Amino acid sequence: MYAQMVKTDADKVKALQEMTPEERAFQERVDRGEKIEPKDWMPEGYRRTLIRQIGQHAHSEIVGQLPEGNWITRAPTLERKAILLAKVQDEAGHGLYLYCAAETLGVTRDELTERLLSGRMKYSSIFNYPTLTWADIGAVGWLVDGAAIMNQVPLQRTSFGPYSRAMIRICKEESFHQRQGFDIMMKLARGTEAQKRMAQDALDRFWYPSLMMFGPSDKDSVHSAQSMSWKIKINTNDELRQKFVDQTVPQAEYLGLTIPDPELTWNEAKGGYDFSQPDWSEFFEVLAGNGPCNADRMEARTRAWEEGAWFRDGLMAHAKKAAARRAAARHAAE
Ligand code: BYC
Repeated sequence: MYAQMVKTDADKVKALQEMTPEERAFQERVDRGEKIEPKDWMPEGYRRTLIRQIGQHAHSEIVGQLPEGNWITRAPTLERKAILLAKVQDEAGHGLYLYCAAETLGVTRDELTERLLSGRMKYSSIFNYPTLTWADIGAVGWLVDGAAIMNQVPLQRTSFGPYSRAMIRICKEESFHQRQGFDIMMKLARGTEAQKRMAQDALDRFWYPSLMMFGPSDKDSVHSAQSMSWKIKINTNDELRQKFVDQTVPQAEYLGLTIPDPELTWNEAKGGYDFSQPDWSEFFEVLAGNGPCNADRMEARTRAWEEGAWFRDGLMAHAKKAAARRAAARHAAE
């Protein structure tokens, strides 16, 4: 299933002179910074790559509700509970914007869900880790949403119009998510010794999985070169990972917490931190379905899909009836 992770010659980006006239005109539009809209001509690979990336992103938003949903009933105060509920609802909304953007490329939401449930599509590796304590909800907001924003802010400039517009709306809400996570961490880090230990433990467990969210290192990234030439992606995985580390280390210092990386040092020459890479074999194991929560997440999504069938059928039946009534009314008025 993960054979596509092996780099091949097929990943080579075509030079302008190797392209058909249509491909070349398309590439020139992208290079000029024009947005590509759903009805415009596009190479099949561009369409496929967008469906894969947007679909994976949409699935991540939906699956990402599960580890946080786990704490709604156990949030420590009514206020924290209301905030967490709002955040989890936002994520459902993000999933919907993204499924809509993918649908403009000629794939239905149902097809995307079926591809996820049959293992042909992925969601972000991060959601295969459990949220064991309340501090994990802080770490998810601070680190996971922080990493998501780092990735998504440049995607506001992505070349595909509907994706770019979805990202603009999503980014506005993500920054609130990140701040609520940091706020939880701040309360714990300034709390009792036990609370501080809880915050440190959450950082210890979420640090490397958060670094993995940016994808494999550039040398192992299968899609980056082509996606960047199409401006589906704006930065490489390593560039964003570096920016994330540089942004997060001072925040950890402010909290009085320690990043669990003895190699972490400021590198004056590069103007950024040197840091240890995550254990990439763990990342590939998680992608292969062997992370701590893969089975639970897929089971929850499958159950939701099956148990929601009657509701989807009801909506379709209602839409058909309403359309028939509208058609009959139009007919009568003519
Ligand atoms: N998890 O060639 P590469 C959120 C796969 S946060 C799983 O570099 P690409 C949220 C990749 O799909 C997260 N799989 O790929 C936050 C490919 O496999 P396939 C959602 C990963 O696409 C809080 C293979 O590895 N954000 O939503 O150029 C609460 C080779 O990688 C991962 C997005 O999805 C991973 N971490 O770059 C709730 C952002 N990394 O498909 C929700 C949009 C890599 O060939 N996506 N793979 O089988 C992107 O920017 C890019 O897709 C990535 C990967 C940077 C993630």
